[in-house]
Amino acid sequence: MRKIVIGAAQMGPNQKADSRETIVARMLALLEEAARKGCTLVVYPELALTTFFPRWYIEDPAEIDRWFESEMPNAATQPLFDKARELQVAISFGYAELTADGHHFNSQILTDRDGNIVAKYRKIHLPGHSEWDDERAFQHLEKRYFEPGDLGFPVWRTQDAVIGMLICNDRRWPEAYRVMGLQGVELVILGYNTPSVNSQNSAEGEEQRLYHSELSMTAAAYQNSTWVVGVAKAGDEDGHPLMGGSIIVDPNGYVVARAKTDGDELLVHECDMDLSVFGKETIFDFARHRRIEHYGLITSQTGVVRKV
Ligand code: CDV
Repeated sequence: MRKIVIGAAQMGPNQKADSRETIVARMLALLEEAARKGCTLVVYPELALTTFFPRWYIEDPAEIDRWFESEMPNAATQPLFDKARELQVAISFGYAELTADGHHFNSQILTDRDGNIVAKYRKIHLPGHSEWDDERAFQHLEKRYFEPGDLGFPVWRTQDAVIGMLICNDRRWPEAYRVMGLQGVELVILGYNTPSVNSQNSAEGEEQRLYHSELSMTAAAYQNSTWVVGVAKAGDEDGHPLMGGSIIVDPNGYVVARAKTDGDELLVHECDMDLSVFGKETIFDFARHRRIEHYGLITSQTGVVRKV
């Protein structure tokens, strides 16, 4: 048995006025609870250090950049890395990354149990739009503030497991999991900020949003025989509700832990990485069963082209 005791550290809302230090203090409390409960890996949400600022239309570049981190760790997050090392718990969290040469990404890092960053992923599937949209009930300006990730979908061997990362909207795209599946991924960790209502369809409320989120992650877990951990930032953020629904999914697609609240809440599950072996050697033994000669359109064409 190769076990990782995983803490899915769902976070309640971060308000626009909250300082990074206040937010990190809440993350530290979750980390300490996780260590008390035996976790060796804690996963926090997308853009864990700030409010979900892409809901705001901002024009001033300096105002935009104040939501970004130009180094990691930095003064505000150093206590998190220090505590992770002290407690011997690996951590993973999302943040807005500003690179030294001026690029903006929606990123997530993973540390080892000594608090060293060993992996970084940059969100590839950016939802939303780049200019103000009158047709929407509220804005979702990720395409304005971020560039698509430029690191692909790598996996890393750490904690005696093959681990990959996704961020929020990525979790809805089977291609993303499959690229990691082809590298033998055993655990996919991801965070999300999902509005409780569809900004373009008020009839699509929280129940359907939760269903689609869970459907995407459970199907991908089963089809790639991998653990999937999806962690929300939830609750009322600056008057805008985000759904919860954080889950830990096993390689058979079963939800083994589920958040009950829309606040700071830790889910804990002892995940055996060896559980991913059976599916990978049988029904989803890719080497024996995939038929790549018929999959060309997936990489040669982006949108729908109707021929009939
Ligand atoms: N932060 C996100 O990527 N949110 C999207 C919403 C806009 C649909 C999501 O896929 O949850």
